[in-house]
Amino acid sequence: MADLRTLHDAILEGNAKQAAALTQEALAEGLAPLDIIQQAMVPAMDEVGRRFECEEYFVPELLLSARAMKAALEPVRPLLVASGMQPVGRVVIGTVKGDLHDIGKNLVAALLEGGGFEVIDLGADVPAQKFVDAVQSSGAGIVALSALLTVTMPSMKSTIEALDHAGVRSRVKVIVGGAPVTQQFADQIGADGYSENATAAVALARRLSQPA
Ligand code: B1M
Repeated sequence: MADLRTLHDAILEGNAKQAAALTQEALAEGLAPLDIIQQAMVPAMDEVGRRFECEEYFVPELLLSARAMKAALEPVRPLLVASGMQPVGRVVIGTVKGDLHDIGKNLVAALLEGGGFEVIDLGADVPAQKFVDAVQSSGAGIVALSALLTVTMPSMKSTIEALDHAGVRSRVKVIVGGAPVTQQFADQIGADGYSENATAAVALARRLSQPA
């Protein structure tokens, strides 16, 4: 039987090969992709963060665990992404300038794709102008911003300001998320929505895509 505890520990220990193999095993046994993510992968990364905070882990361990998390997500990703559907909307997504954390953003992007959105993923450490350019060239209706550092949260505000200055703010709904981000912060910077996790981000994007 699939052992989610061992998968959790493989990510925690930064064992990418084992993490990918255990995920394959769990999928082959019929476990739901989202259950694997929520019951093993996300808690493992939370524990990595806790260990980093109390100086049991340092940046090299963070990197190894991040690599293992990405390897584990690899076989899950295609299953989250639906195929052959008419897109319900187009989303430009990225982690804001100064911030290299992309695991959560990748998860949000994969679930949005799975939810029928066409996703233009700009990656991590994305300057505000790149969001503006992508909105202008793609005609996307939603911009999704991710930030994991308190020091990069202001980049969300400057991205919204850049969209405003470029005259495209009224054409898009801006949604924000990431561990330090809150509804209150979203309101403060004039975002159109906030979601706590990837599944809530899909529901939010759907809601904001409905004609008013
Ligand atoms: Co860093 N890191 N990190 N890190 N890292 C955190 C975020 C931290 C909380 C760790 C800690 O101290 N406990 C801390 C931030 C403290 C703060 O600012 N409050 C921190 C720090 C300090 C740093 C460095 C400064 C460390 C250093 O160099 N001294 C440095 C900064 C580099 C930079 O970005 N400029 C750094 C570097 C790194 C690595 C590169 C080593 C690596 C990232 C690798 C990568 O992403 N490719 C890393 C990692 C792995 C983490 C932790 C351990 C895990 C993050 C993660 O992937 N979580 C993290 C601690 C933690 O979060 N517990 C930590 C799993 C992921 C699925 O969850 O990203 O939260 P998350 O995404 C969720 C939701 O937040 C939400 O949905 C996702 C899925 O449900 N969501 C959205 C995310 N984006 C959304 C967008 C939306 C909606 C929802 O749009 C609408």
